[in-house]
Amino acid sequence: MAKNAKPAGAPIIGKAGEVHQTASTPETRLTTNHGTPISDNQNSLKAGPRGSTLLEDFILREKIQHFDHERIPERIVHARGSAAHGFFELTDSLSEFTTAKILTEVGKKTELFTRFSTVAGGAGSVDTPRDVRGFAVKFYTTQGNWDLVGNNIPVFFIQDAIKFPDLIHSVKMEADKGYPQAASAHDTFWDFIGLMPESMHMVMWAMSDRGIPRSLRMMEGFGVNTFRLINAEGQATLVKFHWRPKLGTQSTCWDEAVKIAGADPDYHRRDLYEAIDQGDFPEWEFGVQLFTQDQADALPFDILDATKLVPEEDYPIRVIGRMVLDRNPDNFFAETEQVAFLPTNIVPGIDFSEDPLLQGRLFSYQDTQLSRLGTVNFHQIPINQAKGCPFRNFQRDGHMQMAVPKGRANYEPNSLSEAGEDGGPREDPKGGFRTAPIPVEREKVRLRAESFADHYSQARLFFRSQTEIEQAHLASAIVFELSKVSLAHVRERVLANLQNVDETLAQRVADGLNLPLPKASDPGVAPIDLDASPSLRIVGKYPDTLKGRKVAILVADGSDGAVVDAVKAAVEGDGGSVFIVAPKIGGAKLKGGKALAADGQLAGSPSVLFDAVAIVLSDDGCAQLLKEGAAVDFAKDAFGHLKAVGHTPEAQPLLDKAGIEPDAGVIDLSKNAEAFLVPARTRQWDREPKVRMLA
Ligand code: HDD
Repeated sequence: MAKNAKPAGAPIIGKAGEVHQTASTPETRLTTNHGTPISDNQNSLKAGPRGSTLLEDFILREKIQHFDHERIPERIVHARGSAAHGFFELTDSLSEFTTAKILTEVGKKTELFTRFSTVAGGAGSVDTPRDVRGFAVKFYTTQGNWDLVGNNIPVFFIQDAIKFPDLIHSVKMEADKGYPQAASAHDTFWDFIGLMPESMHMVMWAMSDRGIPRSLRMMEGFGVNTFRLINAEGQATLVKFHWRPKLGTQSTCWDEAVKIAGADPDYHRRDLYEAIDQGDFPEWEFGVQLFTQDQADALPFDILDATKLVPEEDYPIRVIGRMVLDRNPDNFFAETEQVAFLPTNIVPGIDFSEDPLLQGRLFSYQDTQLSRLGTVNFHQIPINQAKGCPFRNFQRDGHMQMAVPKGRANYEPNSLSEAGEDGGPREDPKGGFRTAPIPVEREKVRLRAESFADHYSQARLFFRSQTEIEQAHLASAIVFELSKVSLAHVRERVLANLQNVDETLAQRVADGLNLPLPKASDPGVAPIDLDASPSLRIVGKYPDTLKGRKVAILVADGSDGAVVDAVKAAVEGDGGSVFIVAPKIGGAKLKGGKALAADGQLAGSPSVLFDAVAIVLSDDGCAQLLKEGAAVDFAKDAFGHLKAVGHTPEAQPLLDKAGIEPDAGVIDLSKNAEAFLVPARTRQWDREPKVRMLA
């Protein structure tokens, strides 16, 4: 027998690489894609133990070939995303306005699949760049799938879909260089922005703290475009859709977001997955703003212009239901990657508006799936199927046809049923989707409506509605981004446009860049001062609880277990979760000798990953950690990112080394662990001027 040859009855792999295998049964045995049982999944078929691999090895070829084709083109936008299954429950009927069952059957639960995403980065990019977040919901209704494909920002950069490829080309990595990845802070994006003043309102949102969310569970969602609801009498009501997170809208600090990108590139994905896995199901309220055509006509801007919002103060949001995400996908590729959202997926009782951005979207999404998923039959992929109702039509064949339609009825009309054959599905004039008979008028033109011409009033409204803290963040974000722009004329043009938004903002940005403020650009239509809209803020609206938030307790050998227990009990009692961080993953030996297991090692668990920190150290433990840069950074960053820092008195030298000064968010835990909860529930905004120079 040749050297290394496998004797009959021997393990399937030689001693050198023996593997641990459990025995297979007929149910669990490994097969090829065509069902042939496989006897050896460790070795390819060779001409002798050390010879060339044989072309005959169909098992090897099938496995490698399948692997070679595992990737599909990533989405051109929103490539990086995370998703979950859940349900929608209607709590208030809109039967007066629509025939859509999902909006009229109170108490009914409708299955759904929701995918959140960043826009600019590739599928393998990080979760926390400054960016808009996609918020796409596929409702599997009994009248077909309804996809509400929105964002976490209620307005858009451009007014007409014809500019979408230009916008996206400008924000993605630069064409010659292939960088920057997942970042708007570069020449081409700001060049486009400067030349497209209509983008200025959304720029305000993207540069605000909404562009760096704390969690996907803590973001608002918006349908952005205006739609119509159609009632039984065929009357139309204009509608805007809103999602409001039960956990409140919360954000990170910019420096924190940057550091999270290194510490945990999957920060948001992990957070969503773990919350659902632990039964802590994220929930959103679903609401609508409704307007008659006359009300819309009376607004100081055009309801068809996606760069504008309707302030909640003028038209309150009517909450009509809730969404709960309660199940993680079983397979990332099959579900999160292959899900195809289509604004054209609409149900009877809901209709489009003439918004020129939406109109372009009605073409783009269906089309992009053909290149991404490769076939007109992508609706047959399980995650895309209409699960709430049967689907039947005469569309046939095509790549990857999965269905086996019976009979010969593949055309309509037909009279095959008169001969006893199945004649196939028939149209439903009453219950089927009907387009609202909205009058269409005027000549064909390539024009932007005059009513779309005011580009600055709502940008100003947004900026002036923010708290001082948020205004400072927003100004600093623009300074950061423009500081990465290398073309002087691009910076100058943006500054000139910013003057039309708000002169103080423009001046702050110019000062932050240390550049002179240029003359204001011609705004076209002079901006007007609208009443401030406090609903556009997020600071001051953190829910008064730790629900959904994570507190790290840093321990080392000698830490006081009683303090750890007290903090844990207080945090968990307030709805938060606790994560034990120790210098070594094996945990620490507490005062008295008891062992405490660690959830994470210090170097891999920096404080940027948590909402508040408790530093529970003994004198000896603290002395050791003074020599550990990761421990000093842990404390310093928590303080710098405006988090509550609880500590034992023995940890004071570490706090001193980290430059932590006493304030309302720095709490001595030996006195009262409960006192830690109050600052832990929010950020210490008053501390910010002491730790950061803001514009
Ligand atoms: Fe879009 C994906 C949201 C304008 C063309 N878009 C996509 C996704 C979201 C949005 C959330 C990801 C869906 C998923 O998770 O798979 N897009 C928006 C919003 C817009 C918007 C809120 C403005 C109101 N989009 C827009 C325009 C066009 C597109 C004007 C083209 C004319 N969008 C696409 C696309 C994508 C897409 C290229 C890429 C992947 C996909 O569709 O399925 O068709």
